[in-house]
Amino acid sequence: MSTEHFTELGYELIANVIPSAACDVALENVSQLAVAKAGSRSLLQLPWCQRLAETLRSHVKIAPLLGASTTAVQCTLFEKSAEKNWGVSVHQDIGIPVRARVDATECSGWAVKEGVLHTQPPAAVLESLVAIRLHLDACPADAGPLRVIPRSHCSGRLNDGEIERLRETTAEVVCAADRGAALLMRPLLLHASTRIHGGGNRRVLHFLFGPPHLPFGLHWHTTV
Ligand SMILES: O=C(O)CCC(=O)C(=O)O
Repeated sequence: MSTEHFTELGYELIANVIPSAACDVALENVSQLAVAKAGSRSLLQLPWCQRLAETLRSHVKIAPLLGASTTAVQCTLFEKSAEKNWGVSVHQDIGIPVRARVDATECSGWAVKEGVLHTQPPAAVLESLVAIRLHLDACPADAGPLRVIPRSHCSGRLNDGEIERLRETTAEVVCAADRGAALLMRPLLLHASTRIHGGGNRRVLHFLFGPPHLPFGLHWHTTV
């Protein structure tokens, strides 16, 4: 496992982060949630989710890639199945969950999602974040995996023209994953998600880790 690979390409797939039995326990907890749409963003307040965040943070292969981003600040369930099928086009993740609005011209795009205030901070803040996508089901190529554009996290926030150019010039990588694997990615890495084509479920817990403190008087909405 090399830090260089993650730094250069913007993503890293790590197998066997949690055992199958731990996936079963997480799925049992997930099944108790009332998740109306594709995702539920507010799982980090639940003790079982906080324990998973700690497992990820202290994992021997993950800890070196987190750098100063040791604080879990959000966990979203992304669930796909034949009944709940969806895809998303290529994008960067540019919103972060915060406690209160601040009067800073550097921050834009204020919006409330599932009752939580989000803002779009400058690229320097987004570049420090790490997303960890924990796969609770096996996710082969036909089960709606993430597709990423390697190295696309290196140029800050991209406009539509820049995204189009990168799509034309750089081959996508399909991030198929085994059960219990974790896909680490920089939120600025261009990514898309395919609809599920086989049967079964594709449930992913998408954690966001950041530095404990934010600039501009911002505070994270939740920290674990
Ligand atoms: O889980 C997925 O397949 C898509 C997630 C996504 O698009 C995102 O995290 O922005």
